[in-house]
Amino acid sequence: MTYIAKPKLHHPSLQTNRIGYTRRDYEGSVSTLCAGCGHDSISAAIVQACYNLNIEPHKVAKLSGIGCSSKAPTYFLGGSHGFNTVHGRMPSVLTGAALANRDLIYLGVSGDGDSASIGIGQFAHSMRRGVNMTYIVMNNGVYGLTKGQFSATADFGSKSKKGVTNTDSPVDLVALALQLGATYVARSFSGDKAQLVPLIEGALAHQGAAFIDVISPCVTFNNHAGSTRSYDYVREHNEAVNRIDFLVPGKEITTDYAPGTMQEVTQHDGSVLRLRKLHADYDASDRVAAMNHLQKHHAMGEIVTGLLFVDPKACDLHVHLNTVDVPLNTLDERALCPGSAALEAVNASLR
Ligand SMILES: Cc1ncc(C[n+]2csc(CCOP(=O)(O)OP(=O)(O)O)c2C)c(N)n1
Ligand code: SF4
Ligand SMILES: [Mg+2]
Repeated sequence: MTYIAKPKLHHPSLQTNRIGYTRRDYEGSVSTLCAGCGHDSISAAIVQACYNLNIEPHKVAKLSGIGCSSKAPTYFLGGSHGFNTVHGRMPSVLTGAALANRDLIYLGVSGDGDSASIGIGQFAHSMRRGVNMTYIVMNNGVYGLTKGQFSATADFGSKSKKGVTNTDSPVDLVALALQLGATYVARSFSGDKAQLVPLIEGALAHQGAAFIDVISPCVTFNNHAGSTRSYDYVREHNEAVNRIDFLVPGKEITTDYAPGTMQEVTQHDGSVLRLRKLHADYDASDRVAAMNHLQKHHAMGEIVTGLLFVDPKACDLHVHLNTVDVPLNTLDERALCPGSAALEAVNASLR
């Protein structure tokens, strides 16, 4: 048995959301990850975000690759569609599913090994194509599942548990996503639920490729002195550019901030991202400035978190390809086979 189902019974007075689900309804099986693993905190944040957004669990498709991080979807959204792909191949399977059925909400979950090594090509193309999805990397700087080898995101000069120094330059998936045209790019920390939950909510509401890199310490293989992915290191070097509040359409805006410290971004579906600026001069709508900011602060040893870039007018792969408005399996014979006159017209246009 590879997983333990949670008992379905729960206290009758548990709070429900607008569509009548409790938070428990968004959970999955009992986690078998190591106690204290950052990935479990990210799963909890995904549960909270879907509960807050009143999402029907069966409207979500969660896809992952291979790794402890890619096992995590077993531990949330037990009532959703799920597909555990081959190592590094989640993005292409997700792209195919999204093209076939545009009515689902796509959530890709991956690891730094899964996305920055074997799957880096797949990662890159899903970003540049603008696949309508939320892509979360649970980034611990190691291959946790295969016992702690450095991954491609491990910082130059950081030390492994055995004391070996990493001499390779790191791949920064956030910098890559920005360069490749992703239209919602954020970084967060598994230990900062208050920052992470609204970032996930904003990503789920975003139309286009939304990427969130979440630093997620591996307590078993990468939580020691000399690591730049340990709980202590990330807490000490976390440099948040903003804090976001996510407001669903129609929700009354009651919070109030001092002038000059707040930026409001209305997304395609009417949802509003309220960015409380911690760096007064940080502009999350400027892609080039975001890339410069990242590089500058990385050189200073800081981990920049927050919503780094958003294009509220983004469009997705369906718009680029001018696909039909409905899932492909709802097309009837007439739509799929428009007849000899239509075929003749196509042939004539090619002569
Ligand atoms: C094709 C293939 N190559 C190698 C492996 C071995 N393997 C399993 S998980 C993994 C790395 C996982 O690292 P990451 O994505 O960072 O996940 P984590 O366990 O750290 O969450 C590797 C190399 C595999 N399963 N399949
Ligand atoms: S080995 Fe590391 S990444 Fe895997 S479950 Fe344990 S703490 Fe998490
Ligand atoms: Mg990893």
